[in-house]
Amino acid sequence: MKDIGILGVPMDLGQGRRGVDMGPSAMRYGRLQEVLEGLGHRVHDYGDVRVPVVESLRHAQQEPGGMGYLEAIRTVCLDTIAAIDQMPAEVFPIVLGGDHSIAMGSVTGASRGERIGVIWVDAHADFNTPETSPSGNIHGMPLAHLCGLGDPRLVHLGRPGAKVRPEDVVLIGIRSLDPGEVRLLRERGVMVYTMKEVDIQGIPAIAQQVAAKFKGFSRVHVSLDADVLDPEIAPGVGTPVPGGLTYREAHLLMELLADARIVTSLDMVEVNPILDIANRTAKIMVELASSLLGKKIY
Ligand code: 6HN
Ligand code: MN
Ligand code: MN
Ligand code: MN
Repeated sequence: MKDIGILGVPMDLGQGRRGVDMGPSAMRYGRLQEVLEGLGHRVHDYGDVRVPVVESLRHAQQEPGGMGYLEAIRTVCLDTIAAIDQMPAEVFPIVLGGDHSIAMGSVTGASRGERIGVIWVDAHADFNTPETSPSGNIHGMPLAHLCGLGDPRLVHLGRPGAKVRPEDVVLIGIRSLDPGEVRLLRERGVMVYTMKEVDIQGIPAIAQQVAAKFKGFSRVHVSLDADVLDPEIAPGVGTPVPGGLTYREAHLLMELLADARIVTSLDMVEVNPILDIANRTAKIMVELASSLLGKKIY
């Protein structure tokens, strides 16, 4: 039995498509709390972090490269850290996005100032800096900033310096990288399991390597981007890429991570109900959370 804290961060400033701010509602509507309580956990919903509506920021000075919402994103991430700090230290936080830029807050908060391992489950690496980003969208940059690369205003968020060591990061499900990300990931020695590796090695071998890597870590965070799933089963995402995880591959990964008993916090991000079909994507995310949090069928 765990104490679980749900926190919504209805952020849509990290990318251009509207609707991802409704992700927290969609996953709550998908009965996240009830499902986790059904597994025997104690669940408290801490509500949402306040995110300014994009229309209210139109006056925000647009910086070159689409970084105009940087200050607003920074503030939301700081509030996310503060909200996680309000949770007792033994609570397992589940942070609902919102776009993936929220992870700069959630991972920092979940680390509680300690060394933290990060399992980034995503079609993308989100390892751009403002210099390498082709889009200027900050949701393509959070992992680089957590690792200390990029704009100092985001790197030093909350407390000075990098929050995660690149060697403590594992990427799974990757199938879309920008050239600058490839260079940075190689340079920093990040462990990357592309979809090719998923196909060749299979989820069991990958999960075993990940469990071995993070054995002995007191904090391990899973950042689950809905677009890691194949768009055929999870259409409600803003940046779909074909060839993603199947329903069973995603569940098996969560089940094996649950068996390994290493994970201490979770994000579920990039669910866009406007692009979804009958809340299908949010429902799959809720089911995946339940697999990660110990659902057993036998
Ligand atoms: N996500 N690499 C692309 C970019 O714009 O930097 C896509 C990023 C997608 C981010 O899905 O969280
Ligand atoms: Mn992402
Ligand atoms: Mn993604
Ligand atoms: Mn496959």
